Amino acid sequence: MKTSIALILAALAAAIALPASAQFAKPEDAVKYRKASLTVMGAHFSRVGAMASGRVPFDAKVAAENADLVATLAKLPWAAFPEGTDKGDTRAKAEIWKDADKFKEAADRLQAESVKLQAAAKSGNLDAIKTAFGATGASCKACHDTFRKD
Ligand code: ASC
Repeated sequence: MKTSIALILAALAAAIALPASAQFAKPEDAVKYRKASLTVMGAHFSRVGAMASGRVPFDAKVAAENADLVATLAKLPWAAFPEGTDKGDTRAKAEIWKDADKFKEAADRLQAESVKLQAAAKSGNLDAIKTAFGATGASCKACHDTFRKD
C-alpha cells in the first residue's frame, strides 16, 4: 500500500516536473504555440485598450470579459520557450535563455499586471481600468524591448 502511494506520488512529481520541451514534438510547434497565444492575448488586450482610450464606447461587461481572457492567456506563452527554440520563424532573442531569470521576471510581471487589470475591469471603474491597462501595456513593452528582435 505504502509502496503504491509512493509510486503514484513519484509519477505525479515526474509529470509536473516534465520539461516544457516535452509538451512540443518539434521546436517549431513551440514557436507556433507561443506566437498564437501572444497574438490572441494581444487581440483581447487591444479590446480593453480601445475602451481605455475612448476609441470605442465603454462597456463594463465587454471590458471584464476581455480582461479575464488576458489574465488567463498571460499564463500560456512561457512554457513554449524551451531551450533550442531560438531558431526558425521567431523574433525571440538569445537573451531569453541567457537571462532566463530576467525573462521569468518579465513574464511574472505581465501576469501580475494582468491580474490587476482583471480586478480593475471587474470593478467596472474606467479610471482604474485605464491605469491598469497602462501598467499592463508597459509590461508587454518592457519584455519586447529586451527579449524580442524588432
Ligand atoms: C498591445 C499589444 C502589445 C502591447 C504593446 C505595448 O496591445 O499587442 O504587444 O500592447 O504594444 O507596448
